[in-house]
Amino acid sequence: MAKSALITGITGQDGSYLAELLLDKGYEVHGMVRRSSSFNTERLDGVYQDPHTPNRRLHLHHGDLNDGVTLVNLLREINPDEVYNLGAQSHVRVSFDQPVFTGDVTGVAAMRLLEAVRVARVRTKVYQASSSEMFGATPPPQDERTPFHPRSPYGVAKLYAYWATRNYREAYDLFAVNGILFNHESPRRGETFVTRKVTRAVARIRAGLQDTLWMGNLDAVRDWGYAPEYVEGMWRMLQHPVPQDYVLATNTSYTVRDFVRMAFEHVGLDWQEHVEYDPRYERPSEVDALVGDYSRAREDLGWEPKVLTPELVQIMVDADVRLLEDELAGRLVRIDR
Ligand code: NDP
Ligand code: GDR
Repeated sequence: MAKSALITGITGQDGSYLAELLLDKGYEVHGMVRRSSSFNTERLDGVYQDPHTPNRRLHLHHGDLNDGVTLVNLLREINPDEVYNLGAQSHVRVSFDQPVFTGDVTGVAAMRLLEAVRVARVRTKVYQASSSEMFGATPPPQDERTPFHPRSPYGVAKLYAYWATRNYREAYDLFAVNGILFNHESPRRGETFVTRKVTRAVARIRAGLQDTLWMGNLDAVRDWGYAPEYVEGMWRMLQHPVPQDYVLATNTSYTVRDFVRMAFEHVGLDWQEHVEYDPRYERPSEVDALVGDYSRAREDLGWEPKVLTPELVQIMVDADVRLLEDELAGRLVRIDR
């Protein structure tokens, strides 16, 4: 029998890549989707199957992480082998504007899902999308034993979810693991995260549609990897015989300024002629440096990143240049075709 999985956050960057990976592996994939007044499944266009397609393996269900009854009902109905909890208010800057809401959906909702698994009495493995933001102020390199010191309501919420996952593993013998993932990006990255904001602006400046890019703190150091490789790591964590928490990262470091410079250089532009400072993009408390040591994932899961930040910059700039050219030509395209 084919394995089945339920993905929360399937419409997001990681959810869409994970859905593709699991479909490729022969899974029956179920995704929970929030009802929206406009279409929000664009990232799934490449794998979407009309409900009338015979033997289709991708099923979308309406639901919300803040609605525990629906979670129980979905789990009972699907009885999945694996659950991936990727749904979240995932923007760190926005979490300062909506701290309590972020606490609900990014933090408490993980407990709601774990409790739903328990009361629905389904035997499923659970993956929790934990984050390097939990390390916050603790200096790099960070690994699974590094003390946590979150610096945002988002980081605090993710820490609650992290401990909820560990607690359900210890208390109920549930196969529940935390993937502690460092920043990972792609052409499907949301447009307000720094990498995509930059690569999108580079495409527009190159095309003469925009002149200035307004940025916040350029000194922050991040460890940027490539999202399709990270979803493979999530899957491997659930195939390992022992439930354990793992860091996924590239163990390399670049500043936001480095990323900006590389992106402009890739299309022959000088970033200093276009980038201006706007304090609105600063955070009340910043995470200065994240660089992950992924040795445990390499040793236990055989997981290793291949695309490092300089290549990632090129992939993302090229994709945004193509996307803009297609938009200008009036062609209908997928965002990372
Ligand atoms: P995105 O922001 O791209 O996707 C978030 C997803 O969560 C979307 O599908 C969104 O739905 C969904 N969502 C938001 N609120 C709710 C809700 N109340 N109920 C159900 N679903 C909801 O995030 P990524 O794909 O980048 O990240 C996936 C997960 O991994 C997130 O939990 C994130 O915090 C975490 N993470 C991400 C890292 C990264 O670098 N990308 C690093 C470490 C952790 P909609 O489309 O309707 O908005
Ligand atoms: P981050 O990602 O906070 O690391 O969280 P983001 O891309 O938003 O910021 C990275 C760094 O860039 C600095 N920065 C700016 N950021 C944004 N968004 N916009 C700007 O204009 C700007 N200028 C400078 C930020 O201050 C920060 O230092 C991401 C999310 O995906 C989380 O969900 C995930 O958990 C972590 O990565 C790991």
